[in-house]
Amino acid sequence: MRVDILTLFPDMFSSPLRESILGKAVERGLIQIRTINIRDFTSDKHKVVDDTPYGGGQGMVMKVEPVARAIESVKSQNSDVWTVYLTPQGGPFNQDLARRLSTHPHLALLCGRYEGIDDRVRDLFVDEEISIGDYVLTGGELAAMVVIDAASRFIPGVLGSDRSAEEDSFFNSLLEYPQYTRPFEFRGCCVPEVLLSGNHSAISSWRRKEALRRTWMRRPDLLVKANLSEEDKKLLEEIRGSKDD
Ligand code: 4FV
Repeated sequence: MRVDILTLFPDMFSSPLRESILGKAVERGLIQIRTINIRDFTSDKHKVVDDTPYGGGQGMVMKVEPVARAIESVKSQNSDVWTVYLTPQGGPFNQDLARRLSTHPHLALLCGRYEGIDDRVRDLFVDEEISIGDYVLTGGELAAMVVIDAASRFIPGVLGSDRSAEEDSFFNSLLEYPQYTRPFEFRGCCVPEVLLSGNHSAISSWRRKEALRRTWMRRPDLLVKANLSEEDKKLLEEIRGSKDD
């Protein structure tokens, strides 16, 4: 997966993409990440990238020309690039979207600043708008990092040979079951016995039940779109039943 990041702050990406799993994935060439400074595509000596909004109002707006030239510089190298604009007005980012983005060989992530980018950029160049959440950031850079991190986990080899992102939380849209490791007892809190039983079918039904319980308690909205088996529905009845006594 190749990712071109269009930003006014390329240095923001240096360390997050150098550490840990993502850093190793870049080293191993599983993902190629390049930052493109939009300011390099200004044509005036003061390298101006923003201006006051037409119609008045607070703040500044990113000018269309530098952004357009920056995007065209990427498209001139590969016209199949899929251009994503990170914005609160975008569609909600989630695991399914992360998986779909990971199937694009070449992504361009456009990071806004100030009040946003001149809307003509959307019409002329943007294939998809994505929001990482209903809150306002100072810039799209952190959102771009979130998207790169979540999508990269679907690239074969990024999570290591035996791991695949297919088993994670939100896999068939349930929250993950509780995890434990040594020590068995900590300050009087013990690990559920079943996990030390070696009885794999008991362990997996315990995990399934806890994933259902946690999802029912915390994210009942996810249960609605989960494809639950008859076994799951029986477990949920037990959970609902146990809740009432
Ligand atoms: C954002 C979000 C976000 C809006 C104004 C950048 C900021 C500033 N991006 N998901 N939430 N962007 O808040 O993606 O230009």
